[in-house]
Amino acid sequence: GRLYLNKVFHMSASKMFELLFTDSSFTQRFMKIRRITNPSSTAWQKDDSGNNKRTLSYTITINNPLIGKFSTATENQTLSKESREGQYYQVDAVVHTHDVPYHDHFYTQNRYYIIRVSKRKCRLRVYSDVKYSKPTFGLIKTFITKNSWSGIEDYFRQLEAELLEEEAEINQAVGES
Ligand code: YK8
Repeated sequence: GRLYLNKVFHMSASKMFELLFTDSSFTQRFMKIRRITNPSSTAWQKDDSGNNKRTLSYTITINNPLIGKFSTATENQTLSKESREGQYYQVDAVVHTHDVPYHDHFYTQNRYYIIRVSKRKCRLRVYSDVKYSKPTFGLIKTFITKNSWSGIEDYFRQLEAELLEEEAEINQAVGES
């Protein structure tokens, strides 16, 4: 996968997990900014292998004149059993966009790592990969790959910016240390 975000934030690892992977007001605000609508989510639930899973669905707004303006999407998140509360979290997120051209050919796999640095610092790393579920060649593959990378890059650039805003608010409330 490609590394899209790798940054130390001045907040605890558990705070970062809460912001990104629970129904937080941060997530609600970020979705509004990205014009992601109709969100719904299952609760985190342990499966047979000991990992925690949840499924999100939502409608994304697309800024690409070649494609329709909206697509429904499903995101399956797995919180690895290797995760340790407050220390280390690993979440795999598989995103399917259902209403874009060639939607049955590809999906996106995002891997989030949240790593404790100190009591009030954590590192967030996000890797992303475009995966093919059908043999896909030539122009179509180029088309899908290019459009995916640019969309993903834009998304994580904005996520970083919004997390920095959130970080500033959190630390204002707590006081610098
Ligand atoms: C998640 C990857 C590809 C997709 C899109 C598809 C173009 C189709 C190519 C045609 C629209 C929130 C993206 C960017 C939609 C948004 C997805 C998001 C950002 C021309 C053949 C949605 C993270 C995420 C992962 C994958 C992104 C899609 O939390 O280009």
